[in-house]
Amino acid sequence: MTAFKTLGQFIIEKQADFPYAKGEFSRLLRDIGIAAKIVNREVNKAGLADIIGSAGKMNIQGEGQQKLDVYADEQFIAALRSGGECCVVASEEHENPISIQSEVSKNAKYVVCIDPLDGSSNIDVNVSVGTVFSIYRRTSTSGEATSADILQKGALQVAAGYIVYGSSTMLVYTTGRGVNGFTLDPSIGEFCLSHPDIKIPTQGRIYSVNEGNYRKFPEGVKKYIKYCEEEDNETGRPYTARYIGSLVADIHRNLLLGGVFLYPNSSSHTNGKLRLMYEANPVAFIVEQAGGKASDGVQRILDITPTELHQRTALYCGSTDMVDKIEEYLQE
Ligand code: P6P
Repeated sequence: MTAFKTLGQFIIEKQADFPYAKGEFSRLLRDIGIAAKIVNREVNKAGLADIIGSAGKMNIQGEGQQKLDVYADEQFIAALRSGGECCVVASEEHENPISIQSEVSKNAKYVVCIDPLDGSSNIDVNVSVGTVFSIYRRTSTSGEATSADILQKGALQVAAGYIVYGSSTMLVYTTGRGVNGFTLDPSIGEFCLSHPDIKIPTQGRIYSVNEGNYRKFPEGVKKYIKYCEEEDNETGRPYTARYIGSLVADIHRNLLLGGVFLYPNSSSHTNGKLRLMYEANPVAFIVEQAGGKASDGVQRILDITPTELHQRTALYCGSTDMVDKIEEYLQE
């Protein structure tokens, strides 16, 4: 018996929380866990294999595709296809959704939105990268999945999670009943429950923002950054600036320690840079379930009605009191 509860054991145990569950959702989470272990193996040796360096192709975002981007995308899609519980995948790496209807999955209930390898520009310099995913229940009842099956509000996610490939590899996910973190034990090849029932402090002392864009930020964001930098013993300021430039790594640190992540809209990113469907929505669901807050500065991220698959949004996400303060400055 392992000292820890494995992801598989945990999923089965929690399946009982869903009285009508017949195991499809559990199998879907299992499929994602398997792909994460395969991707982890390659990420961990990226410095050795010839797999790093651009694959010479451009992705839908017009960004140079690193070979690991392509590899991770292929592994998650393959795992979801063979698992048979997902009918369509919307991936950051593809302009259009990928139908994975097959004999195995023709009645599949679930839709997956995924950023297979976020922060991939950090791979060559050995900085943590991550996978981010959202799971929705399809709304159509038969045939090929439609855009309406995919473009659902974040509040309708049935699950969301991320894998952070860092000093250790962790899978953190929620199904709307709290947030749990699993650390990969390479000696047994299993994700093991290491961070049960994660809660983010309502106030933290870390703020994460690319201050290189300071001049382009909205006035309210500039005021908030100045607020963070002021000396004030009562509120423990100045806060500490920590920015890795890899969404999953920044969110994960702030989730555990408390803090706020900011990616504002700006004169160069009028709608923000981060993608709503497979970056902001999943991290917003997780952070809210851990007791935090996620907003675009005006409204709750999870209440945004999506209109396009790759649409962007501003993102202010983390400790509730810190997001509140940012909104206060933005709405002045
Ligand atoms: P910037 C990585 O490219 C990413 O999509 C997120 O992981 C990260 O939070 C953000 O962009 C970093 O953007 O403009 O600060 O380099």
